[in-house]
Amino acid sequence: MPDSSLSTKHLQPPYPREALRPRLLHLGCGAFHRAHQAVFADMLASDHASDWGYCEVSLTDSGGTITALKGQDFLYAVAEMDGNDWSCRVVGVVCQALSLREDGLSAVVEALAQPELAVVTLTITEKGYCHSPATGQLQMEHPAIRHDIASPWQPCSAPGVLLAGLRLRRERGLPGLTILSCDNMPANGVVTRQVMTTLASLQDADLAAWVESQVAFPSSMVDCIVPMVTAETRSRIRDLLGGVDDPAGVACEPYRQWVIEDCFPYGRPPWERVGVKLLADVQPFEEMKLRMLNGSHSFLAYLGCLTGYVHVSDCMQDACLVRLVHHLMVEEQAVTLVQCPIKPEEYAAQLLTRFRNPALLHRTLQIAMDGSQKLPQRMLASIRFHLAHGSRFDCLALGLAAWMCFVSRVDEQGQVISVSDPLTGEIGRLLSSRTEGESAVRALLKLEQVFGTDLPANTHFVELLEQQFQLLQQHGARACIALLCHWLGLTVTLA
Ligand code: CS2
Repeated sequence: MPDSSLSTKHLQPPYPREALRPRLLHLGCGAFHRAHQAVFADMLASDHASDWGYCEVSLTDSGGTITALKGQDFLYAVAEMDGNDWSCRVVGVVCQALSLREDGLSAVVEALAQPELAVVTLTITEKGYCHSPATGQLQMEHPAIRHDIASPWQPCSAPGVLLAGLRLRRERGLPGLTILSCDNMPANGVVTRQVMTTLASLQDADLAAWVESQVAFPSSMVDCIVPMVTAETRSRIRDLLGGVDDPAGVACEPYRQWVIEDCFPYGRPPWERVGVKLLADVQPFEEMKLRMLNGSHSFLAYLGCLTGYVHVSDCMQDACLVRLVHHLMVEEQAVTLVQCPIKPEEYAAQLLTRFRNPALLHRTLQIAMDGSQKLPQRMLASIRFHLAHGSRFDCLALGLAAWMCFVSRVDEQGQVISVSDPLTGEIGRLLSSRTEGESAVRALLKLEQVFGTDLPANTHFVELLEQQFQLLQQHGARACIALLCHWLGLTVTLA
């Protein structure tokens, strides 16, 4: 009989875990973090005797991960899936795990005030910053932010909780921290600094000045495709672990990239030893990845959801869609980049190979969520470039129109789409209170925190979008994909 516990001897990581110190804290202990930042720390511990351990914090713990970690000595498995070739490691760098719900706010705030803590990493998703995606500024009318301004000691937003920890550090005369955003936003460090200092200034001017001078906010680009864990992945991981079930286990692709702005006044793990790039400026990497990878992901997600393709790898079976997504990457996204650190054709080819990975089963619906928070950096920035340069952006327009159809909620099989987005309420209101003759496109363009004021005022943009939207509604996504391919003169070779 196999031992039913993950902490059984033969699965233990190959380093003395008692040497680890919680010098890192992570906020947002979701699947992505467990497959990415924590694995880099694990590689450092196993290959370079690093003592940088993690305190994991979850403000939502909806999947019960923190509870699971506590029950298995903070160990969990990461499987890498490449077709039929799966491998697995047991990560041992977690020293402590806290959930707001189970452990309470004061335990979380205390963890942030640990003297030896130096770096806080964040994966709280775009919406977790409570900012306007169009401007990068804190949304002062956001309900969680209004609450945190009124009750700084009982915060509920991620920036509010971080500030409560920083306030305690300051009161105790402890040094500041480095807060490293690992979410898919351009200049994510700048956004984090902006929301944190704005919120601090609304709570306490002295704290705001302390945060300004004592907290560093480098930016970073992260990359690893991590699909939601399903019952099948969990059972596959169980097999890899010789029969041990791991409710905190994750599975991801065998690819991981991290590019970090090297600004760590309180020290940092020697990440460069495990392949992380530490640079003075990460913007070229961020923009390349956000527009070429994430922009393509969103394009495939909305067209895929409308067409009925459940996974990204299913989209990759559609020769026309593959041609379009390649055109999008190279002709409509790469051309907007000030600098492309990898040759666009090369990067595009790598991405298509990664998207084809049949083991990933990365759901289009997973990528489609929170579109209002993702579109500005994935598509709208490039659209602005094309409008300013008078160049064509047909794929971007089709992708954006597909999002508009998607949030209008009925797919081509007549199924109601389940839309998960923080602006769902606002989207519904805009669509249902349309004035006589107002198109859905014009109604949705009123989302100022997504589109700003410039895009809705641009007639060429609005007309192109309306045209694509109508084509999608009349002929369906599959026909529009074929039509655009033909129209762009893209040759399609059947697989
Ligand atoms: C995806 C990303 O869900 C999404 O929006 O585009 O999670 C993507 O898989 C990662 O950024 C890849 O690094």
